[in-house]
Amino acid sequence: MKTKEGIFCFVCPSHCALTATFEDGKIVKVIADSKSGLHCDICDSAKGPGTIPEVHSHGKRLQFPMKRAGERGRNLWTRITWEEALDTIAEKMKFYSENFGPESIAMVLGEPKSLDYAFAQRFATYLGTPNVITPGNYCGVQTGHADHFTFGTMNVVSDETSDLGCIVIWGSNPLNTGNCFRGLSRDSMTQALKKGTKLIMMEPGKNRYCDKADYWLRLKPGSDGALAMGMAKVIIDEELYDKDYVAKYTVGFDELKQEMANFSLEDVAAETWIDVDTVREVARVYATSKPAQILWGNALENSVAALQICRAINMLRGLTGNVGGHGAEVLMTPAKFSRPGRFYFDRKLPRPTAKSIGKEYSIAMGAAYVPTQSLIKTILSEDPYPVKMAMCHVTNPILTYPDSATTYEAFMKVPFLVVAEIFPTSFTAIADIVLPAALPLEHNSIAYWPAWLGHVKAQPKRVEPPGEAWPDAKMINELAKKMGMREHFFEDWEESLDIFMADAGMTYKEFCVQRSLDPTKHYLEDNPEHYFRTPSAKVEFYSQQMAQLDLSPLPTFKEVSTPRFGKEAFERYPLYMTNGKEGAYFASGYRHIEAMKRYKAEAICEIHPDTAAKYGLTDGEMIYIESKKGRIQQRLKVSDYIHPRVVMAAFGWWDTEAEDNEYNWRKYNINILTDGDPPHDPGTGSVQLRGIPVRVFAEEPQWPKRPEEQVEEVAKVK
Ligand SMILES: Nc1nc2c(c(=O)[nH]1)N[C@H]1C(S)=C(S)[C@@H](COP(=O)(O)OP(=O)(O)OC[C@H]3O[C@@H](n4cnc5c(=O)[nH]c(N)nc54)[C@H](O)[C@@H]3O)O[C@H]1N2
Ligand SMILES: Nc1nc2c(c(=O)[nH]1)N[C@H]1C(S)=C(S)[C@@H](COP(=O)(O)OP(=O)(O)OC[C@H]3O[C@@H](n4cnc5c(=O)[nH]c(N)nc54)[C@H](O)[C@@H]3O)O[C@H]1N2
Ligand code: SF4
Ligand SMILES: [Mo]
Repeated sequence: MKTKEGIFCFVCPSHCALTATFEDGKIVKVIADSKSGLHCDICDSAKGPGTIPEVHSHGKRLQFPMKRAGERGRNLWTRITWEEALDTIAEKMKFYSENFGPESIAMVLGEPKSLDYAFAQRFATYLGTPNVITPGNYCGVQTGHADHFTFGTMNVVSDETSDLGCIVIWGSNPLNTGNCFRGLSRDSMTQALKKGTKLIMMEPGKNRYCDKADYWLRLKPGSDGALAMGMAKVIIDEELYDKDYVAKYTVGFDELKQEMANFSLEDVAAETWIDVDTVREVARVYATSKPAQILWGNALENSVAALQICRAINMLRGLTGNVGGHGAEVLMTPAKFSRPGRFYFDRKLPRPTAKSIGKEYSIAMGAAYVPTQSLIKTILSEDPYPVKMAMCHVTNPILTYPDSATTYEAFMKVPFLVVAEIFPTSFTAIADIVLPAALPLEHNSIAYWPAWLGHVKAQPKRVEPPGEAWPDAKMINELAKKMGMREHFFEDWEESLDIFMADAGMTYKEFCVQRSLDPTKHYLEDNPEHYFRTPSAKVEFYSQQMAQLDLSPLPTFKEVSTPRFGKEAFERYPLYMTNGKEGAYFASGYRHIEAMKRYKAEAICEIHPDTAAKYGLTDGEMIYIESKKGRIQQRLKVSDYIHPRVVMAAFGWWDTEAEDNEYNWRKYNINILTDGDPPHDPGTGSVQLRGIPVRVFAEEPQWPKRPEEQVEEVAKVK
């Protein structure tokens, strides 16, 4: 018998409302739920509806705990029981903890899928390790903290409206990735554009909004901060700022104005590739078309000045008074439920950050994460101590950390590696123990991520997990019991579900009936004295809090435009590589899904026709992309909208069929080309993933190697 029920998508954090058809205990079809009135902005690739039916019953899903039965990377396994898996992990963990300190154990996490992240953070607290590694160094933290320092909260969202003077889409591809980081719905955008709202795109590649844009600025990858400072200069010089708002609700205007004397619009043009007149024009349009919203995204977060780049963009919002008013960006209070932060920590047991890897990154320490590249460096150098064991959930560092070859080398060196996954990947291939994970809908769960959008959604169990797969939260809870931490955990992990819902005044069961809790938006006019949650209760152009953390209190042109790679790097590698996320897949995951493989089967990179001609490349062929770190292959799509100096590469590609070769993580993976070397973004530890110097060619080059490469090879042979 077929039945239909409402579910929420779990493939990306937008958690669209969907209608699932069930038959014989399986999800057989998923479509958009346009009737419930719940948020449902399905991405262009419909990757939720496409992925969900297949992923629950896919033949390649991991089903049983396994231990390694051959050399690392050979993919040879013995099935074991959960009892044996947990006993082995607990025994190793106790041994390393007693002999090398709990800090020798790293908890390596990805973006939360369900309660995995909350349980893993709690586990770290009671184990006593400060070393929780997350993608925070390039995701969510830089935009979030720029808001925190400027407006006093990370909870800044779009006021949902189509009556907008201007929309700026900045480093975000909302139709591809689910939404921008401000959450304005697709419906509002469509309506607004129909009504004539001005659209400005800050986009070196192309997405579906570009053709509708009034201005499409194909800026140099990574130069967003310089562009924002240029726009701020125009707005200040031409007195286009909201004088009343600036006087009443901001601090630090004079300092910001002074900074504008330190650079010219010609400097901005040279840095961004956008001519002076265009910078002037978009600044005028943004400042004078009210209300205006800047829908920003992840492309701004992946650079060595990421926090200041995001702060520079916040200067624009503050100068034009576009935070707090109706139709603008507004502050909100997240839906009432027991915030996971309280679940992670115990006041009596503060994180021992003095012992943490990456302790030099103040914001990372405050946000309870270790930057990914700091973990890799510490594993390899053993400075200040060796990392003996890693427990990894919902992540594939070999594809997603900068410098994949070094990342691989580091994880190969960790004496005991546990990877919880849903599918075999290049990361499970090098694990000592692999644990099969149950997805949302295969267990009772709560979707609360991304925290800055403030929604909470019930994700009750609807189908059985494959084989013996467990929710990550259960794995961690059962391990905690084996580790003697029972008093801080649960007899049955599901007892935690009611704890999370306690502040909402309901049980988990009641929440499943209600399904969704929404944030409350606030307007400046209702609370003008205390609207902003900064120490001054105003928009802080100048942030004393940042100064106290040894960060520039004001974004400076110099800081946002000091390139990670100097001119000399581009002599040998003249092109700028960047990327957006793939439409059909979430980061490096879900690559087994046939429905999505039909949507996009290959890693495709885009290059301008003139550039292709210059390097003898033909549309449709596999080409090489090389940086100082290595060389990969992707299929070429010649695209005339790409700037001639940009390579728009594809992210997260590996080969699900290459079982004997660690799933071919070296071949197409753009993080072979990136590096995790210093400098990093002070505070957050972000690395440069945008604007990587590369060159391209049709065939594997035969030219003689540089002397230093020859020396390296001789050393390797020895
Ligand atoms: N389909 C899909 N959805 C996803 C994900 C996924 O992998 N696939 N990942 C999820 C995650 S983890 C995140 S963080 C979000 C991110 O989602 P978004 O915020 O949309 O970020 P990206 O897709 O990385 O990049 C957005 C756009 O920035 C452009 N871009 C590249 N370099 C630059 C630059 O230097 N400056 C500017 N201004 N633009 C640039 C790209 O061409 C792209 O169109 O999406 C989430 N949703
Ligand atoms: N060059 C470059 N590098 C980037 C980016 C970029 O744009 N360019 N983007 C960066 C960003 S923003 C991010 S967030 C990171 C993302 O990087 P990661 O955090 O490593 O994310 P994924 O690649 O999605 O890996 C998640 C893995 O978890 C598995 N999985 C899915 N659901 C579950 C579950 O419920 N339990 C368990 N145990 N496993 C599950 C999936 O199969 C997948 O293999 O990459 C970053 N790296
Ligand atoms: S993957 Fe697509 S359908 Fe699923 S939540 Fe994200 S945007 Fe919505
Ligand atoms: Mo991300």
